[in-house]
Amino acid sequence: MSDNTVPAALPPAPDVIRAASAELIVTDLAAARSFYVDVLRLVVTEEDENAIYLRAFEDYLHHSLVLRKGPVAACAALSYRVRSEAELDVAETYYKALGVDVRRLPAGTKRGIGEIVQVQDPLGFPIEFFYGAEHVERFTQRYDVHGAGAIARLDHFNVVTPDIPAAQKYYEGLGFKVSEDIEDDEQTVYAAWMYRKSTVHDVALTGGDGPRMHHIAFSTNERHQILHICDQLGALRRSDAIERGPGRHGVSNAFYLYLRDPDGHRIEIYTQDYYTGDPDNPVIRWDVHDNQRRDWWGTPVVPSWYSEASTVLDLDGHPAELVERKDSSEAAVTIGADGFSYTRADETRSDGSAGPGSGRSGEVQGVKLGHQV
Ligand code: 4SX
Ligand code: CA
Ligand code: FE2
Repeated sequence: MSDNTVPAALPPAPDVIRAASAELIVTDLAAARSFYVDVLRLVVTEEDENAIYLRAFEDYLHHSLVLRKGPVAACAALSYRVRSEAELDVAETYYKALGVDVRRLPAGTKRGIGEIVQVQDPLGFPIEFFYGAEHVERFTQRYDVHGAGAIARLDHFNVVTPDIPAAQKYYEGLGFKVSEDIEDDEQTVYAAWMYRKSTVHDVALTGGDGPRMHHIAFSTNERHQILHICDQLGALRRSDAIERGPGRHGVSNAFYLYLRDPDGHRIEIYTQDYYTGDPDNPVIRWDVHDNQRRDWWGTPVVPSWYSEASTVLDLDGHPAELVERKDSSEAAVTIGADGFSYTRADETRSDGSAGPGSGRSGEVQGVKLGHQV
């Protein structure tokens, strides 16, 4: 965070419902259209020569993704829906108290969307809050147009930020709760998953130089739809769009696939995480050295997934200033020169030295690690 501390006494935070839409700047609108519409079959609500407004089959608000033509690939907005129009005033007062750039955009500034409160949040991201939105046809039962890889709705954002505990504290102030995280036994936190809706996350925080946008995730209802997207990309000789997966996440338990769009923006297709809506939903803490944390089958994470992410814009449309991560990086401690990881915590490592699980109880900061054997 640029100003590192959240003031002690803040006005009430806006009531966020969920991650609702994103805006990506793309350099070649036709190439982006081919990827998102012809391949992924997102539905075009509206388009012109500068922008395409897209939604998934279960979305009934005007759009969940905007592709806008621009000179440099970037993320221009991550949008959260708030519970009512009145929450926009709450958001304005809250972010003014946080001392960040806040703007109000009149209804219709963004097609199909009512009034927007736009902020550059304390982490440096361009965030929008809205309630009003035009309703459009919900294609839930239009199986005749779904195809075999039907994408149901937008699920979450994943953002890269240098200081995970500080970012977590900021999002807790906004009413988000942690479902899972990745840490080590030296109090370094590498990533955290946080939610408002009753799933594993609306936003995930990934440790690294930031602000950068790591990915936007859409969900399907079933795993086979993800497999079909892979088969289709192969058939189209576009398998180079597949960056990581398909696989089963450790964190979240969801089935996953990561794609890179023609501008390099990372899109995840994700399905079947679990319910988190009770107030005492247990937090799962993963050891960074657990080889199953990010892929339940132990499939290695490709280096690009850790290192590459999209530029984000400030509210004037300029690339946001990057802040370097000071803590160790997850890639360095797991796949770098000194990295190690284990499948069974209590066995010795392949080089014969004591495994990370030996001599300790599988506890991190007094909390039982998730899924340790
Ligand atoms: O790679 S992880 O298994 O940690 C993971 C990454 C879990 C859930 C996600 O949505 C994600 O992007
Ligand atoms: Ca460490
Ligand atoms: Fe994700």
